[in-house]
Amino acid sequence: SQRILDNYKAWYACQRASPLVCPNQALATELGILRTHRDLEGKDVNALSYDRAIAIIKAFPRELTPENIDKELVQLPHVGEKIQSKIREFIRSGVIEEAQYLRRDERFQSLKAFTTIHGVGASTARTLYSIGLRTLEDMERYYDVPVDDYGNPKLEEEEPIFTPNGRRVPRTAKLPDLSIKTALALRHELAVPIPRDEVEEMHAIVMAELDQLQPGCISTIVGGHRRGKPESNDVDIVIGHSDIQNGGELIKGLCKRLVHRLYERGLVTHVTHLSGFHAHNALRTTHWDSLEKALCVFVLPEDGQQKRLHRRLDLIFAAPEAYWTAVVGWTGSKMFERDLRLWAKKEKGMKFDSSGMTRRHDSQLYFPRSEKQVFDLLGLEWIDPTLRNV
Ligand code: TTP
Ligand code: MN
Ligand code: MN
Repeated sequence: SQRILDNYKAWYACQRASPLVCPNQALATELGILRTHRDLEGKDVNALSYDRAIAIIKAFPRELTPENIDKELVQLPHVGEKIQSKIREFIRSGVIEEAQYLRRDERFQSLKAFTTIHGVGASTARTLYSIGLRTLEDMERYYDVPVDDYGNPKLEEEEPIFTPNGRRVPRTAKLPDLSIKTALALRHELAVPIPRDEVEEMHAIVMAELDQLQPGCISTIVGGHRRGKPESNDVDIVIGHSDIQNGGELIKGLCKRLVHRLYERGLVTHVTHLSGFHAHNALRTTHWDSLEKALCVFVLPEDGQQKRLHRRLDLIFAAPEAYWTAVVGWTGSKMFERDLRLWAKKEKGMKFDSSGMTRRHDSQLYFPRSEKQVFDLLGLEWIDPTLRNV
C-alpha cells in the first residue's frame, strides 16, 4: 500500500518497503563495498552502521541528486556524519574513492575470495591471509584439494554405483560432511547462480521424495527466491504438516530421514548441519537452532546429456505452531530479520525468531495461522516478501 511506501523514514527495516532494485541501486552497491570491507576486517560495529545506512537507501523512494541531497539526507535515520559524507561524495562524483581503491586492493580481494567458500568466515579468511595465502588456488594447495588433468579442483569421492535402472547410489552408508576441502573442490559449481525454474524443479523433486516418507506435508520456498531474486545462491525450503493437531509428531525426525533418503537416491551428496527439534525458549535472548534443519549439497538427476551442477539446499522442518514464523524467519533478508527480532523485543515485549513467537513477561507462545497473522501479532503492517530486500 501507499502507506508502506511513505514509511521510508521508519526506524526499523521491517516497517519499510525495500524492493529488489531501488532507485539508488548504484549507491547501495558502492556502500556495500565499504560494508564488506569493515566486515572482513572484523569491525562489526562499523559494518552494522553501514548495514543500517544501506537499508535506509534501499527503501528510499526517489533518486538522490546533487539538488535534493542536502534536504533529503538530514531527515534520514541511521545515516551518521561519516556515511553521509560518503553518500555526498557518490552523488557529487558518481564514485566513492575508498570503494574504488578497495576494489583493487590485494588484501580486500583475497579476503573476499576466501569467504566465498562455504564455512569460511571473516576471521578464518584473515588467518589464511596472515599465513601467506592470497588466492583460492593457494587455498586449494593448502587444503590439499585434488585436481584433474587440467588442474581444476575435483571431488575426492568414491565412484557412485549405478543401479540397473540408472540411479546413482553412493557406495558408503555414511553421509559425507561438507568440509572446507569439499567446498573448495566444488567451488566453481556452487558459485553458479540458480535460475528460478531450477529452484522450482529442485523443490518439486524434494517434495515428491518426502511424500513417499510422509504424506500430507506442506512447504514454502523461502529465501531470496521468495523475495523475487531472478537467481539464487541456494534453495531454502520450509516444510511443515497440514495436520494442525498431529503434525508436530508426524514430522518429528523426518528431516534426518528425508536427507538419508535423498542421499541414497544420489540427490544429496554432502551435509553441513543436521539438527533436531528444540523447544522455542522465551528466556534465551540469542538466536539459536530450534527447528529441524539440514544444510546440504544437492544435485539433480542427469537430464540426458546435460550435466547437472551441485547446489546448496537448506531444509527447515517446523511443527505446525512454528510453520509461519519459520516462513517469515527464513524469507529474509538478513537485515529484515534482524530488525524483526529487534522490533519484537524493544517495541512489543515479545521474542520472535524462526522457531516461534512468545510474549516475554509470561512466556505465552503464540500460534499464528498465516504469515499475515505473524505480522498482525507483531503489530506490523503487512510487507510483501518482494519488498523485504533490505
Ligand atoms: P540465505 O539462503 O543465506 O540467503 P538468501 O536466500 O536471502 O539469498 P541467497 O541464498 O540467494 O544468497 O538465507 C535465507 C534466510 O534464512 C536469511 O534471510 C536468514 C535465514 N537464516 C537463518 O535464519 N539461519 C541461518 O542459519 C541462515 C544461514 C539463514
Ligand atoms: Mn537462500
Ligand atoms: Mn540458505
